[in-house]
Amino acid sequence: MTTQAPIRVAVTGAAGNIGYALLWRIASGDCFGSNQPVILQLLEIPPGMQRLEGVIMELRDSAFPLVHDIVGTDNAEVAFNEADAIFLVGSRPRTKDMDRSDLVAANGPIFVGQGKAIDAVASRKVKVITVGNPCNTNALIASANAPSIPPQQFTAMTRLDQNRAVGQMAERAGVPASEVQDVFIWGNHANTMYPDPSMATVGGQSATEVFDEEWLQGEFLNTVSTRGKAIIMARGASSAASAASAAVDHMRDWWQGSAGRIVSVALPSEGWYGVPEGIVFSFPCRCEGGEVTVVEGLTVDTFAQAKIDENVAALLGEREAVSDLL
Ligand code: NAX
Repeated sequence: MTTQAPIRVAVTGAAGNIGYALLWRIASGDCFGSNQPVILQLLEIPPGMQRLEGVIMELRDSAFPLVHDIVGTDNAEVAFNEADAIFLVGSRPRTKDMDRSDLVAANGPIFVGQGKAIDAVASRKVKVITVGNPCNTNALIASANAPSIPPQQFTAMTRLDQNRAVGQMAERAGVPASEVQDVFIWGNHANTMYPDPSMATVGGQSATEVFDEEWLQGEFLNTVSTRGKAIIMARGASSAASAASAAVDHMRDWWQGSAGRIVSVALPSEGWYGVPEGIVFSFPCRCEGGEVTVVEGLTVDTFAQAKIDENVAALLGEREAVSDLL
């Protein structure tokens, strides 16, 4: 028997590929805890509503004890009503003929409307994770259109990049992923992101001692940064289960704490590490008591600094491209 009051969890793009993997993890208690009931508030666009109906039928057929109610809608204000946590997943996926600036232009307006709806009806303490790409800049757009909610409550997901980095280190060292700690991502969820090994440990030993620099700055970096493309080539479809799993990790740590571990969260910069204020940038963070705190004072070597600078330039460019939406 559960005793806690249910929380309201909104997921956009709920009938999509990531949604199909994400909803079952949320419903089972993996994200908010095994004693925390949830009301699922699922948003789709009209062409997705029939698929959403099917997803809701399957959720009901899974008979999760923690799911107290399920709402399916194409109205953002219904989906975000009093929401405590929001997963912004729905957006147009990038197609072969689109470059990154086309993607920014195609998806930006979605996050204007959703930001306004969050501002109007969500809980004032809502925690928002943006997954739909370009996720850093989409989080910025949503936040700018929700002026009554503190910007730090709008985050973007680089946890998949972190998990990919952990996976590569674990495979190389021949240890379970649980043995790899504190590798984190700087920057944008794009192939410029930088998985920083400087704080990482593998089986308790420093990753920079376990692996040589040539691998860390070469094959490791290259594999992590091009992993999304490699998945599409192999699977014929973009990462979905691993993206959903990373979204659960991100929100679970924010909600329940990261137990002292360093995790990657993209959030509006307050000038940390010289990153210009306002752009949504992935930093090393710790989570405790429902708050995300940037870990300050880490040593940034020349290689990492060049990567940070590259990501800053890219994100300033994206911000400029959507300035009319902010
Ligand atoms: P799908 O195309 O399978 O699903 C997207 C769903 O969103 C569709 O059902 C669509 O009807 C719905 N949708 C579109 N516009 C909407 C709107 N305005 N409101 C509500 N729903 C809307 O894509 P999927 O594989 O689920 O990926 C979703 C997004 O995640 C894409 O933008 C993708 O690029 C992004 N990703 C982000 C990752 C990250 O690490 N941050 C990794 C995985 C993924 O590539």
